[in-house]
Amino acid sequence: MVEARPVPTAAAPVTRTKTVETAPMKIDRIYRSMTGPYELVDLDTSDMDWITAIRTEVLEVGQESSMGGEFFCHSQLQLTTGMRLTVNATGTEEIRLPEGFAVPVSQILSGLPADSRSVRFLGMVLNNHFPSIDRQARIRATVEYLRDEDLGSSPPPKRLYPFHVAMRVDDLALYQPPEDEPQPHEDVTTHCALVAGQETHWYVSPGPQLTRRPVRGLVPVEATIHHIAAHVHNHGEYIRLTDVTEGKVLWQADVEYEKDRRQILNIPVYSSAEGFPVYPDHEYEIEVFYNNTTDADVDAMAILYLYFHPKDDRALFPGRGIGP
Ligand SMILES: [Cu+2]
Repeated sequence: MVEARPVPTAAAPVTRTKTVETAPMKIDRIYRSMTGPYELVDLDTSDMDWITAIRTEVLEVGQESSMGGEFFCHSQLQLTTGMRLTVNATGTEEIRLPEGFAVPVSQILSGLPADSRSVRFLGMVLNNHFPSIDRQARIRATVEYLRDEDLGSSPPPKRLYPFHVAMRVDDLALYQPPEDEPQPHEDVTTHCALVAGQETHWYVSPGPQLTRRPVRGLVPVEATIHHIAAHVHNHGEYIRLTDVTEGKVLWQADVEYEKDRRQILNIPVYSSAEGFPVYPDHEYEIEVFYNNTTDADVDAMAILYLYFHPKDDRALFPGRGIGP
């Protein structure tokens, strides 16, 4: 009798984990998105070559229990250049890159001057629902990563580089309606009241609002996209990326809400080892639909955080192909 033996396969290397936590942040009133307290803390990346995942949670100070995603504005791993390696936000508390792919953190840092090769973790809280509150929160991130020496006989991960596409609107206060031309009938808004003068942060009046913007020069080289996480504020219904050149919707995230409350529960992520191709010379479009079900203005943002893999697996560096 011949005993069947499993054929040895190259197992995926076992990742290491490291946690980093912000100092306590006091939540004692309503903080809309991007207006809450935030803290920055250094992340020791001296033993990190590849980041494969990051998970974030908002913790009550003195307890290990999660306060829930509703107090989470966003958190990010950022370089001294301002480039962000990862961004998590309400509804996308975890980024897990597809198996066999990773962010080449040591390679990216090697493109910076030696005294600038640091990574900081920023965490910001918010509070949309409770005017009377007195709580203290920390944001904790758990980073999963590999060292080159952990790879053994496995091939190195395929390089994934982060970039983002933000919806930008035009300032309504500066808008001059043309006098002689009839107004085209449009359901798409291009002029919005800005929050603090930022064209990536605007107000949505009660009711529906559709915004759309062309995007050129999406990627610096021919590439495939393998992970996308979307950021919208409460009342955002969907966000969509379209390849206009090919007339094809590439991805759409439909935001899931709590059953009894207008609070984002989850925003689906795109994650695929196969991915989809993107081209430097194609025209793309970002579109977001808000439906403000309240009777007052709400504020809005819409950002896609994407990871691309250069078709030829070439190494890119901050300021030279990726990031500022
Ligand atoms: Cu925001």
